[in-house]
Amino acid sequence: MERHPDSAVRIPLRSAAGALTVPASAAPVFAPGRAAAEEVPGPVPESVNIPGIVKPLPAQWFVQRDTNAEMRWESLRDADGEAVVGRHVPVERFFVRNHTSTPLIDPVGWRLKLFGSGLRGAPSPERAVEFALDDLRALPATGIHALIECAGNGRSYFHRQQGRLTPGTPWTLGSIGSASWRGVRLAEVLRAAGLTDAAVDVLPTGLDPDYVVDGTDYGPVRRPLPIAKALDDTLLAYEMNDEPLTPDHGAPVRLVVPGWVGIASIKWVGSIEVADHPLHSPWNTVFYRMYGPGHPPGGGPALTTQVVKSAFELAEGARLEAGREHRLHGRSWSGTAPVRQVEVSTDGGLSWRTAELAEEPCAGDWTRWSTVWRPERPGRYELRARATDRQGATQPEREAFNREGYLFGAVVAHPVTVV
Ligand SMILES: Nc1nc2c(c(=O)[nH]1)N[C@H]1C(S)=C(S)[C@@H](COP(=O)(O)O)O[C@H]1N2
Ligand SMILES: [Mo]
Repeated sequence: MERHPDSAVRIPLRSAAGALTVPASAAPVFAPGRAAAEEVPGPVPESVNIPGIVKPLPAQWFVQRDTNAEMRWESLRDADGEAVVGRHVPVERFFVRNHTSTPLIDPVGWRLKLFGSGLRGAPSPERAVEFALDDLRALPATGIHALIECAGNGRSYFHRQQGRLTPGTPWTLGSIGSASWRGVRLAEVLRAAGLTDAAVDVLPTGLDPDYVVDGTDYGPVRRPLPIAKALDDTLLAYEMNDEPLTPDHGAPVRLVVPGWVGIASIKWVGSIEVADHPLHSPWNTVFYRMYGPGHPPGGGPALTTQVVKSAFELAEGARLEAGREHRLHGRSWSGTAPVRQVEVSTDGGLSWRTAELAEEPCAGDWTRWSTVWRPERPGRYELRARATDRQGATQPEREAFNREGYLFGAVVAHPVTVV
């Protein structure tokens, strides 16, 4: 695959977050604040330092996961339980998943290069059709609301709830965020570049550094996308929450592939190959497939849509006062349909009540909900939330195991202490 080193300045970046370095093992498990103060030994660090991420990473918003920053669900509410984040997660609080590090790209010199056997007259990278940022902005603009969610979101629960260790980033439920995106439909750009009926796959390639693991260089992050999804609702986004994209989230232009695993939404896109035959990269042949019992030896099909999940806007191990009413808040989502119903259990899954939805659910985005709970007696409790989408997909008690721990959709037990 052609690289375009002229269009990116590849400086290994140090976090701008400040002086404190927090080894992953020392990252606090509980949110700083009254409720968890006794559980955190020593002073609470102000920020996490993740080399390769540019934006500041306050420790009350993020947990370090290797090169990635996980959003703390409890940070969506303040110490009094008031919402501080609406439907969309502000850019500064949005989780970051980087295979390597955020490149700083000059938007003026940047060009999107399209080529391949699925285009008329642009057979090779040398004869690519090029679009500058202004060219994309001159095409009809489209705005969408969409989630970006890592395929491994919830992975750590394969271990915690099902006793199965998996390699990979041990996310809890915070490798997800919702934003409004503005850009040009990929369909529009493909047609402007001379798309033919023969096109089968497109392959967007990122301008971030090559992904190297244990001495193997997999090249730049890139993942084929079937032409049907590319032409359906895939966006080439240049704005996130009404601002130009920031470096960590793909500036100047990224893909947003609604409902699909986050890896489809390639950041810092520099080129797109359009082919009249199936395309391959390690991101659809090796990574992001299911392996293990019940899957073919070479792995199952390349992952596409996300499963149904739910999360509470509450710290793990939060302390709640006995004998008074608490409103429990959370969000649920599905990669394939709007949420239909959310049920909550406060007794470890014995009984369930229907939560009140805070908004009309729509496909591709999450739905906020809440329910009231009045715990009478002090003790330890497990909260559970279970969503069902309009196609009837729901969250099982256990998730079928896969070796890499992708798509954990089972109900998550959320421990709290009533005092
Ligand atoms: N070029 C490039 N694109 C990428 C990645 C990456 O490392 N490099 N990570 C992918 C993964 S695995 C996810 S989950 C999302 C995360 O998007 P975010 O960092 O804006 O939250 O970006 C995807 N796009
Ligand atoms: Mo991801």
